[in-house]
This record gives sequence, C-alpha cells and structure tokens, in this order.
Amino acid sequence: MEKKITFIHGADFHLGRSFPYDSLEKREEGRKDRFQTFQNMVEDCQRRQVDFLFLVGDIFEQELFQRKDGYRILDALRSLRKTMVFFLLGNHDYKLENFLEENAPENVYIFPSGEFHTIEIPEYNVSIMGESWGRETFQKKLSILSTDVREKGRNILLHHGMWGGDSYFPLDIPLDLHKKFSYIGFGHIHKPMEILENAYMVGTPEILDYGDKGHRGWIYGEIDESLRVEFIPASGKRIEEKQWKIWKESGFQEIQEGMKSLGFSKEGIYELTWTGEYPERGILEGIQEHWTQSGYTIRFLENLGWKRDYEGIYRQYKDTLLGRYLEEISRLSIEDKMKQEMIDVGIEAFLKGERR
Ligand SMILES: [Mn+2]
Repeated sequence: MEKKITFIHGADFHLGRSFPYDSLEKREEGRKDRFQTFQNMVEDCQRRQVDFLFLVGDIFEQELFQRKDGYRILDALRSLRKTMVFFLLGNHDYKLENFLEENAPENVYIFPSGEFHTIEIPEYNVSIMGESWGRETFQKKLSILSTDVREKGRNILLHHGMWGGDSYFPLDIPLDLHKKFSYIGFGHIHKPMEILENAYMVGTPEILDYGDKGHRGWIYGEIDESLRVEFIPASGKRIEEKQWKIWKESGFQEIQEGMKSLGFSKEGIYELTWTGEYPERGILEGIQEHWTQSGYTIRFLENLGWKRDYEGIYRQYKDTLLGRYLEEISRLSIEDKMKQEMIDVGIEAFLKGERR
C-alpha cells in the first residue's frame, strides 16, 4: 500500500489584476479580492495539512507586479509548515522567474524555464514534473517521452498551457503514457474542466471578467491506489444573472421601475439580459447610463426580437413621404446594418413628427 498523497492544485490568480470595474476605487477592491482568495487557499492547505501545493502558472500578472506583493505571497507560502509548494511559471508571470528564484522560501520549488524538470520525492514515492514558461515557450510544445515517466512510483505532471492543438504550449502525450500519471494538473484556461479522468484544468479561482460564471476555486486531491479529486468553490465574488422583459410600448419610467424591482446592490456584479421587444430608440441606452453612472456594476445584454412590424408600417404609410423613404432605402446597396439604422431613424423621425 502506497503512502497517501494529498494536494491542492491552483492556478491563474493573475495577482495584480482586478475584475474590470468602472471605478478606480472598485478596481482596487477587485485587486484585493484576488489576494484574499490566494490567502484563503493557503489557509485551506494549512487546515487540510496537505503534502503538496501545486501552483500551475499565471499566479502573478507580471505587468502589474509589485515587489511588495511578491514578498507577501512568498511569506504566505513560507508559513506552510507541512506543505511543499511546486510553483510553475505561466505566460503571464514568466518574467518574474529571477525574483521568485531569489526570494522563494525553502519549501517552495520554482520550476526553471525552458527545460523539463523532474523532482523526485522518495518519501512519497512520487516524481513531480513540469516546465515553466520562458521567452521562447510561445513557439514550443511539451512532448512527454516514455523516458520521462518513472515505471516505479507515481508520476505527477504540472503544465501551464493547452492539452492539444498547436498554440499556447500544447502538451503532446501519447495515451499509453497519459495513463502512467496519477495526476496531471493544468493551468491557463480560466474555466475549470475535467480533461481526462486523471487530468484537470483548475481555472481562475476569482472572477476576472463576465465570462467567469459558475463555480471558481481550486482542486483538492488524494492519491493512494487511485485518484480522488474534489473541486473547492472559493471565489469571493460571483456574477448574478438577471432578466427583464420589455415591450415595444415600454417607456423609460416603466423599465426603470422594473429595474428597481430586481434588487441590484452596489456591491454585486450583474449581467442583465433584456428580453422581449425593442422599445423606442434611446430608452435602453438612457437606462444603462443611469445605472452605470450611479455606481452599479451591470453588464447589459440584449436578446430582443423584431424591432417593429416593418411590413405593417410600410403598408400603412405607403403613399406618404415615409413610404417613399423606405422604398429608396431598400434599393440602396449598402451594408445591412447601415440600412437597418437608416430605416429605424427614418421611421422614428417621421412618426415623431406625426405625433406632434
Ligand atoms: Mn496563461
């Protein structure tokens, strides 16, 4: 019976970055959120007393890196009494290799860039391998050979990049070799995914943009005779999705009332989808501006049906200036989008004039 290995696998913290809030103040808060989530992961390692922590690239955002942040993170890792840390550099933090190499505490191993390295840990009967990003890595792929794999003992591979294809440091590994790994921990793509039964993309643990829906966090794993993994949701913030139905007769006031009933808070992050029909031109833009300028974080999406009954309008106004205008426009050979725009502007101007 092999000695049980326990680990936590995290990646893509992009420390230094924030969720793209509108205000500077909130962006500072978004930056702090990511450090807090990192700290929470370190505490989870402590609580579970894991043997290994795998950090699989893009832990930092190198263009936004500050040395004080680097020291802070390394201090947090130093505080782990039991846990050995394996730190692999990704395409967003490879420039920090020297800083990390010079300042890493004893329990943190930084994978060197540009060549494949294997660390053997006899007391656990395991080999942990990987290759950090460097300047040249954009043109490379990582080919695993049978000589890389230990027949005796367990193999763990860490990789920041893709598991196939031909861009972003793709991993090239024959299926029979794939099976020789107890665990393959990926970083790079921000959505957590099971790639194979022994290979996982962990995703970014704290939301970075509106695409980051669903659970976010890190992976806790155990290896003895087999592998067991558990996804640990951890993101401090999440995106709440809401919908609101509008009608073509809906006015500014009515839609505003609807918005208020949805219970937005200035602390939350929302994605609001308008469904139904297009109201009069300018109303939705006005409402978006109002909420955004009032300090709410809302992304507005439209899933609206036909703007209006164009056929009906044409029939009704056939013998008027509007009818002739529509005929002229429909004959023009211009881009559809432009044509649509001209039709809408024309109809609105005409109908508004009529109402007055
Ligand atoms: Mn990456």
